Amino acid sequence: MNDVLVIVPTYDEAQSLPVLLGDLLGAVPEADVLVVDDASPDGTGRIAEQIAAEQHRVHVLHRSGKQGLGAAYRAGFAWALDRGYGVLVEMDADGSHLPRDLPRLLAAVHDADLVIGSRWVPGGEVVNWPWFRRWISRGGTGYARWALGLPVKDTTAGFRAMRAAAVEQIGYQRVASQGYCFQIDMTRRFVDAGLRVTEVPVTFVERVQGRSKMSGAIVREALLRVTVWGVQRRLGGRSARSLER
Ligand SMILES: Nc1nc2c(ncn2[C@@H]2O[C@H](COP(=O)(O)OP(=O)(O)O)[C@@H](O)[C@H]2O)c(=O)[nH]1
Ligand SMILES: [Mg+2]
Repeated sequence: MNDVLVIVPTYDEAQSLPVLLGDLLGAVPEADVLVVDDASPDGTGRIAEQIAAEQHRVHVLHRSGKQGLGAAYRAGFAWALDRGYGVLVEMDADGSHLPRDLPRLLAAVHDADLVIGSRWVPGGEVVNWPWFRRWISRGGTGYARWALGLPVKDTTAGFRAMRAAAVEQIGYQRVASQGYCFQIDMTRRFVDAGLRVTEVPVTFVERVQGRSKMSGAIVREALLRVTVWGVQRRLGGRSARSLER
């Protein structure tokens, strides 16, 4: 067993997943991989099993149906902590996060508890996004940074390396949010706990295969929750803090 576990949530990523796993195993020899599949109708879970049968570093966690990104990560974290992994990585299956950037995240997590693969720090980049996707992402990340006082440029990034002990410490089981808000929620918990948070620049490439699962509901959830947390934060006090958990 390696010390690093890369957790890859999947829903209908049959075309993308084999490419990602091939690149990932080659780029990061010191990591194991856990695919968390929500019973994808396109057979992603079966494909993951076939790869796991040949690659002892690949594992698969099957869930009964689509329950969202946050739920998939919570299950993946629990699986990893049960087995004693020291470093947990979050990574999308669709090719947007490049395995060649991962060694820099892993190097940075020696001196940090959360390393964010950031699009919006110098050297970071987004490839193939139309202006409105850029606008939504920059607007969303900026709003969360302002409302929650987060010292981070890319609050919604889904490419991250974290120390497992810190993931346990922040109470990851209580992160109820899905989608982008899951990432914002994780970030604010690391910051509130006084843990070490840092960003390294990455190149984010929009997917070529399959479909995004981003929806209006996911954006609305993020807006609503961030606004509520922001107001509670300004009101301050322990009662507000206990309300939000
Ligand atoms: N297990 C699981 N994975 C999901 C779910 N929703 C999205 N994903 C995966 O999360 C990653 C990011 O999702 P994606 O649709 O690319 O979001 P986008 O990059 O914001 O457009 C991909 O690997 C998806 O397959 C879900 O409900 N369950
Ligand atoms: Mg994507």
